[in-house]
Amino acid sequence: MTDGSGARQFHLFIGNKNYSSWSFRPWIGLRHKEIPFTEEVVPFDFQHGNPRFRAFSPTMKVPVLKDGDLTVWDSLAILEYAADVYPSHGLWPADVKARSRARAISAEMHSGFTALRGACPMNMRRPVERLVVDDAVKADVARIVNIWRDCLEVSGGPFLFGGFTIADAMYAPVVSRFGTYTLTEDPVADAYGATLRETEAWKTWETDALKETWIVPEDEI
Ligand SMILES: N[C@@H](CCC(=O)N[C@@H](CS)C(=O)NCC(=O)O)C(=O)O
Repeated sequence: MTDGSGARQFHLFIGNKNYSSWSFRPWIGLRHKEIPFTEEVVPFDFQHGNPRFRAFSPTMKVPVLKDGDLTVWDSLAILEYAADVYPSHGLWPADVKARSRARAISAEMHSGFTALRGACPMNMRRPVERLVVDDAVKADVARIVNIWRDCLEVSGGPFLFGGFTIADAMYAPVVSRFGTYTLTEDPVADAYGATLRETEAWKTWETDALKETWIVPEDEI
């Protein structure tokens, strides 16, 4: 797809900004890196399934990126594709070892932390209130805080690998969850969370999320 000037433009289908943690990842990555894209919010309907998803998503899930005749239907795959198409935007760290670690922690986020994800859905509208969580969730939180501490110690921050990369995009929904449910008071985690929250991209997404009126009962714990 191109904009009026003929320049290339991605089109990103996303779910409810209040709840869709998977959608938030590519959105904040593309936005923060100033990669041109148009967006389309298609809200969930968990009871019946939203039939509109059928028109653009082979998995009936979001996010989905369209680039001309190409469809990319997974949050990490979308960010990888953007990194390939826009190699000068620094979506991955330039250093090969840092890049390898950024990929490892992004993959760990993508395939893990199921206890945390299940017990603490992203819900930006929810008033901040401490949630009592089980040991599995506490272990997920401790592991994430350790990852952040290690990365920030090596890079010097303010983002995990110095400048913003895909790894920060992948962990953005966790920053939201940590805040909403007061899951950690670790000062390094708090400072890293504040760094992400202060970005224009975060603020724009959150402003839109807070305006939404759809309620997804499964995510209102
Ligand atoms: N692995 C996929 C997961 C996508 C996913 O689970 N998306 C959720 C929204 S956060 C969804 O579309 N759920 C709608 C449904 O299951 O009906 C990705 O990374 O994009």
